[in-house]
Amino acid sequence: VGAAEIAYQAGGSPLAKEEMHQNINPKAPPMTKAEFARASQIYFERCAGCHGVLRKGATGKALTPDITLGKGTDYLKIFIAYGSPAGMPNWQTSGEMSEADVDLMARYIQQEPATPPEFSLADIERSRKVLIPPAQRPKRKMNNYNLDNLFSVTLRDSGEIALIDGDSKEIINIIKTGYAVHISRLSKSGRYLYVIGRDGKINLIDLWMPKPDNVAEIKVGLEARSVETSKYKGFEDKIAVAGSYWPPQFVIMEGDTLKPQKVVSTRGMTVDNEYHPEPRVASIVASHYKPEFLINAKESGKIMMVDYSDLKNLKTTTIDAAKFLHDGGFDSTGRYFLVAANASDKIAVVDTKLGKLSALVNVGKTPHPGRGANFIHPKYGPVWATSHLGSEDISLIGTDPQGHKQQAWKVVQTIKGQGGGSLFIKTHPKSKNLWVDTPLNPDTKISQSVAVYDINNLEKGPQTIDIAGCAKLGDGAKRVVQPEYNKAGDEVWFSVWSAKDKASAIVVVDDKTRQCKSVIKDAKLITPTGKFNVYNTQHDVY
Ligand code: DHE
Repeated sequence: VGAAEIAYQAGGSPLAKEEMHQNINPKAPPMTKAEFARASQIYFERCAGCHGVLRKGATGKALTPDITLGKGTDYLKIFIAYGSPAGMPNWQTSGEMSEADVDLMARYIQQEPATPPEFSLADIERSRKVLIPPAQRPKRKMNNYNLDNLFSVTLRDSGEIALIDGDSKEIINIIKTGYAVHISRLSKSGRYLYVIGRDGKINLIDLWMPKPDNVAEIKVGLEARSVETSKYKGFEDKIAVAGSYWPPQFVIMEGDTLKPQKVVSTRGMTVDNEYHPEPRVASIVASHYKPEFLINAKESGKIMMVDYSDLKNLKTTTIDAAKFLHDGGFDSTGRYFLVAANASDKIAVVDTKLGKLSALVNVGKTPHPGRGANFIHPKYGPVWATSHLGSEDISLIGTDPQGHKQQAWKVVQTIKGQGGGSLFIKTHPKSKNLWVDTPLNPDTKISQSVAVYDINNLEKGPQTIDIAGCAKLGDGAKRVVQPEYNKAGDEVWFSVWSAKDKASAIVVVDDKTRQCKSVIKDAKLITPTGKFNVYNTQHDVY
């Protein structure tokens, strides 16, 4: 496990704010209530991302008392303080934990895992607010914005999103949301925008209002990352779904009121037929071929194709893929869904028409495609590409079993990027460029620039573009993250993501000339990360 992968996984969990139930293990070194509370907070801020809420292990090892008690406090202290070559960070020698905290954590992990509360349908319903009921909403679009080219931009640390007009580059509205919004998705018609915070809060934004704003909100769980809406004919704008990390479950809701209809747990067996108590819900996409959501359970390695046409008699096709499912997107036809199994260094391919696994494709170390990038390779035909957190490789996978049978679901070419620590890769059907970011690369020169390839001449290697340099922001670490195209496919937007108390920016690059075209700066643009163009998100164009 490399530095980039650890930096990525060890993000703070909103569960750190919850009061945990203390299960006392008489064999473990004793802890006071106050010590337990402090240790729980440190655990959820630093450790849970890799070791899991219930310490059953994910990227990191399992840390349940049956394992930790035998090791003893002194051994565990050394491990926490100095780390390990397998990827455990050196918490004490790096200065991030004091000696006292290391001792506290060594004792804490010998106790039974703290259990955060469950969150039932009734809890979810109690959190719901309909600010403007559907009957009082506009009957038609009441503004003059070119909604197709609107961008929903996450302002991570301020708990907001900015709606930015892609034509004028003006901020239309800044909307209060949950904390650290992870993604934005559009309803089938493009009218409703759904955003989900890391704290499980969904905001439903009506883009038809004179000034687009919140019309409903709900909290679906205590920690979450994904939301999606029904796309199939007859169900347009009707249904929404959200997955949570804790509790490990997903909830299906009414599209326009967010009224929860059904909660389904993901607890159960993994692809290795072992029980896992908390398979977190990672990415979710909506099928174009059937009234189904494809819901990816991280730790179980299973993809659930959930039929939303009859919630009382719920039909689910469960596909065994590989561990740990994370992020993914469709091929250019919208028939095949490709998702990273990041701990297996594989991409799982699902045929959404047949409801079957088409292939598990071996790629590089820790693939991280975002939604991936589709283009026509001059030699191999239609391909979908992923970059990697753990290596500089960019893997191109053939996606055309009809026209290019030999290449289908095989890595047809691997090209070299700037380095590991990549999160997102992007192109557009109208573009000849393939853009790859590297925000988690430890070399600031690399994390602040992006690589761009000519799709018709990949062998030539990339041109690197100093995106942070275009923003002219002064000092401080600036990670350049997530390329996103405008609707026309002639501009690419990048976030220049600085600390909360430092200036950030969005840099817009002319896709043809690869020159910086404009820089969006505003005191209100705090820590921009994900950007979602309405049309491209609505139609799965990437
Ligand atoms: Fe993400 C997508 C989970 C860290 C920015 N991220 C996703 C998805 C999941 C996920 C499951 C796919 C959602 C979907 O498509 O339905 N991300 C996680 C984590 O668990 C992780 C590792 C750690 C954490 O604690 O959150 C994590 N992610 C990050 C970041 O550090 C990023 C850069 C900034 C942030 O918000 O914390 C980040 N993730 C994003 C973005 C997307 C995303 C911008 C959507 C990209 C897209 O183009 O679709």
